[in-house]
Amino acid sequence: MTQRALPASIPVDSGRICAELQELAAFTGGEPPGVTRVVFTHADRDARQWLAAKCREAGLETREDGVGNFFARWVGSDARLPAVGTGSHTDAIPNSGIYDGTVGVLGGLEAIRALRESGFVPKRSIELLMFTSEEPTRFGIGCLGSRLLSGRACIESVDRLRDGDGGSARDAARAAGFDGDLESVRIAPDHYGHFVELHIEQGPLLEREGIPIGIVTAIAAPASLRVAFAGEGGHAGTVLMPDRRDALTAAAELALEVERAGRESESPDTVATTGVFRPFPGAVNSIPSRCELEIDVRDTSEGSRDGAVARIVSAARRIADARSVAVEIETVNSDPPAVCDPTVVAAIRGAVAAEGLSAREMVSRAYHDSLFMATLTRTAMIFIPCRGGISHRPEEYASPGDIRAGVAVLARTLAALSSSQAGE
Ligand code: HGY
Ligand code: MN
Ligand code: MN
Repeated sequence: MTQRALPASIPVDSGRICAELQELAAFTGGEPPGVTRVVFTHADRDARQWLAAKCREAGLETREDGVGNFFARWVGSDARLPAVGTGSHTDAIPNSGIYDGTVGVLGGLEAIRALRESGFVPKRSIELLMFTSEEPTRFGIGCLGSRLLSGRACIESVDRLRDGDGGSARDAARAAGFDGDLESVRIAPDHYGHFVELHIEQGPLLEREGIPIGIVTAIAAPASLRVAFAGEGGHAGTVLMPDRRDALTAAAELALEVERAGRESESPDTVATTGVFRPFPGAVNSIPSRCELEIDVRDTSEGSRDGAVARIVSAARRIADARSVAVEIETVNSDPPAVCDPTVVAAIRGAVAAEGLSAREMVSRAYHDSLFMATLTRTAMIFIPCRGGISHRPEEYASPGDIRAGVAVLARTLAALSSSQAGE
């Protein structure tokens, strides 16, 4: 479909979407200005109800699956064809920003409203998704909803996941009002023909180069480990140094090794982070008997990523031996990178040209639900700049102009893909 069938200017109402982003930010479990919206908490459930009402107001057919993935469908003139999907997440890690994920969900809704207001009629249905639990905060694994939807998650391993209170994902979904039937979440492989996600870059390149649109061609491969050291513990005043088996100092040594594994990798794209560090019992006059770490390792190359993981695992074992403490190592996830689809990339490029914008192709170092949608259907992403590349912090910011440009490019991309013939 050529872009000419659309109006010269897509009527994106940037005032409306920016106001909605602020409204959505008010659903938080923490202190403003940061946003905290952990999956299945009250803030998350209130946000979901608000979003569903917005989508119904826009004339979309809505539904939720057993784990809380949310769908809002604009039925096309030939609804038998595989649909075009768009969307992202609205859950937010503690004390984060208001744009991560939400720009893709509200941007998708605004793109659909703008197309409807411009009189466009899609051949293929266009379906907005809000994926449940993209962030790993509660259950330790990212993209839980899109893993299940795409069939990439093993149900048995999901049933072994536990939150900080020892609750399972299935029970938490049920407590939040979903049926918890994880087995029914997987969607038919031909349900979607294409998927496009709009997201802030969460990095500095677009702003630094003064380019309004990023066309994502690949998504880095994430892995995460859970490591627990167990020592002797004891009284901080009476156990002399040679007699100690301190779990925290063993964990501290490993955290520094994680950093070295990232810094000393041959690949400049390897990143390694100890994001969670939990000593027990956490009393100043008690030698820690246990210390848990959660470690995040990524690279655009799966081989480089796996090399860094292997170095960290062998270091954990070496440190445990040297300090006579026990160690448990669990791989929570180890996912391949995603290569974005050329058809969808070309549609985004055509939309950028129709909007008279500049763009650059780039890799996403953050993971997104698109990482798993790419295993299900033809997928690509659209990035917009965020100030200073800052994300996962209250200072996260995307300008109304950049949001508008991203939504207009998304709208044109959805129009092009939803007009394509079967098999195109
Ligand atoms: O961690 C990530 O890459 C994503 O923001 N959840
Ligand atoms: Mn995030
Ligand atoms: Mn995100």
